[in-house]
Amino acid sequence: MTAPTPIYVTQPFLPDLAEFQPYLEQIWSNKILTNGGPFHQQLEKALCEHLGVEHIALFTNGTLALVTALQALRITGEVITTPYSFVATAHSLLWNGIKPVFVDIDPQTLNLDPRRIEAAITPQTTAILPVHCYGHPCDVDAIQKIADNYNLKVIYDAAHAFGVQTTPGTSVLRFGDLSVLSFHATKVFNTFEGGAIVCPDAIAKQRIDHLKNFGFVDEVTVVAPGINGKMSELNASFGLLQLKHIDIAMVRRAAIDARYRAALADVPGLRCVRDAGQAVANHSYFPILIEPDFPLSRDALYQRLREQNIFARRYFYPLISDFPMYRGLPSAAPGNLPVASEIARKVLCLPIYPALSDADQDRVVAQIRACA
Ligand code: T4K
Repeated sequence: MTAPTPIYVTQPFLPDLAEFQPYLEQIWSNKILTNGGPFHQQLEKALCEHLGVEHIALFTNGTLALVTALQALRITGEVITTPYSFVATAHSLLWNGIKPVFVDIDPQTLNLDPRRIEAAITPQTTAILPVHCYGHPCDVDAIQKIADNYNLKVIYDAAHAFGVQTTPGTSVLRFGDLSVLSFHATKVFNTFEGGAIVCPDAIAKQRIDHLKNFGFVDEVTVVAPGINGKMSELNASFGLLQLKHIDIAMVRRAAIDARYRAALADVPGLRCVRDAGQAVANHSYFPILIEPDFPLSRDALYQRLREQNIFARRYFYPLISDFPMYRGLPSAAPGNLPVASEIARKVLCLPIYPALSDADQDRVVAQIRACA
């Protein structure tokens, strides 16, 4: 018997190859490959319009954008962040010589719990680095209030939050001092590799633009120890093409999300994570929680699906705070992070991407139901 075709947790949306050809021809003809070329400029403008934000600085990837965002605001000392994220969130702090202080998550939204932030603030705290996990917005108002009271900066890791709106017409990227996007292949909007910093004012954008270009202002002036974080013309042109298809891709994601919820609603011991009540969602992930009354453990279900060539993923297990470079920190103790520890043991992200067919989704559902 032949193995069923693999179904991965995600698959990048790729337009017809022929649609990319004209972009390549333009690059070949003008020979501008990078360093803020025409596609780079066009994509920054197009993304500002699409997302409803003032300024965007494109980057080679989301991680370098995070590292640079912290540099741009001159963040030092200690930063409060979530253990329930991709490891790049905390790594960006270590790359800046900053000490992460982990705070537990809210059991409903799975985002940094604002009720627990104040207790973790010390005289060394300079900023808060929350994540809009799965594209579900943080409690941005509560976080801003704390930041204002203690004079802290807020940098959102918005790697999952492309296109999300908290209220109609208000992008989630408009909150905090800076927001960082990822355009990695696995994200709802991808440029193969890529990322961006969203900033509220032109001065911040200018500083970030200098920082991502070695600190150069002109041929002979270097104003900061910058890095090379520039997005290439190849990536930027692909982003422009992706933008043409993003609305259709989002509609398809919403339909898949709704189908999962309907098909799994009555499965005992399985809970679909609800969104955070945002006006516009992006359905970037489909996390479910495997509760003790499900007949299989989360890991047994994960394994059973793998045997059927269905590659669901345990985002985010292990917790960042459990990795060797973090687990010695006092704030990384599991006793300090009971909610995150529990969710990391229960979570499984099911396949969701625009090209997932109904038949393949039915295969995922049938395999889960067969275990229930
Ligand atoms: N902050 C947060 C909250 C993040 O989630 C991330 C990245 C970052 C910051 C950093 O942003 P970047 O520097 O990456 O721009 C993936 C991604 O590599 C990572 O970007 C992402 N978060 C994370 C949540 O997921 P892996 O190790 O799970 O990727 P991988 O290679 O196992 O891919 C998952 C599945 O996707 C594969 O099984 C098949 C499919 N796939 C993947 C790639 C790369 C494709 O079909 N084509 C592809 O090209 O980390």
